[in-house]
Amino acid sequence: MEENRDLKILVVGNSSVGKTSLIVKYKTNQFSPQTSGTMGVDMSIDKNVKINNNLYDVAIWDTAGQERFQSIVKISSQNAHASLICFDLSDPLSLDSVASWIQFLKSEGPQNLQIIIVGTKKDLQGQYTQDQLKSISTAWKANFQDEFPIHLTSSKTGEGIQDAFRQAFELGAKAKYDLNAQQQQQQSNNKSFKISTSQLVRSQQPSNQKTEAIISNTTTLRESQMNFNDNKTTQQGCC
Ligand SMILES: Nc1nc2c(ncn2[C@@H]2O[C@H](COP(=O)(O)OP(=O)(O)O)[C@@H](O)[C@H]2O)c(=O)[nH]1
Ligand SMILES: [Mg+2]
Repeated sequence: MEENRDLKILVVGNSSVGKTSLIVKYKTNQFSPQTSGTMGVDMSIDKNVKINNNLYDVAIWDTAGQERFQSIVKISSQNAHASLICFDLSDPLSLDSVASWIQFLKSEGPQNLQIIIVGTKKDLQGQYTQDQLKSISTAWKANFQDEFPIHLTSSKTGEGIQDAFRQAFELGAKAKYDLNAQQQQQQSNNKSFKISTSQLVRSQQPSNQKTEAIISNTTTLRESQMNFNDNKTTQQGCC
């Protein structure tokens, strides 16, 4: 039986914006008005999540927003496939810091980390209209050359939470797939280059005719990949 694939989702944002509540609501459908602060990072696994007909074990990493835990968050961001950046819809300061969180993940996280912005506590008196958020998002787009989906959620009512995680899972799974394909391509390229000239037997044909390559392993090289045209390039290709 095929094993489930792994997916790593990171949840970041300032302290008290509602990261832990968001995860708890997603996993248990519970909400508590009193939560204890997260120290460093917490991780929980959501097993057997079906994404595009494949089963995943999704690790959701909850992080502490305080500066003093930044190095732990930095380490946690490694190998993540998607990250939810949370801000509190009722607290303008927390929105201001979203740009710093994007910057942080862009410099510390993996290259193709998928970012989803989550406005929390929608049940409280909101400070933002959709139009305002849209213009903020346009500014982010201009600054980071990237567009980020935004979800408005409430851990009290549950609004928007499934959609936010679902999109994070789907984008994360796609990022993982793209990365694997890229790595496989790179491996096959490296394999081609590793073949030394001692494994090549050039036929006694004029140099402008086809070179035949006899490769001891089963790799078949096309001439276009090899780019051997004359003796000069053969020496360069050596070892
Ligand atoms: N009304 C309301 N309160 C929330 C919501 N999400 C979180 N809270 C409250 O905000 C406080 C901080 O939440 P917490 O999840 O610990 O934030 P974290 O530090 O980002 O993990 C707690 O008192 C939560 O009950 C929400 O959607 N609505
Ligand atoms: Mg927390």
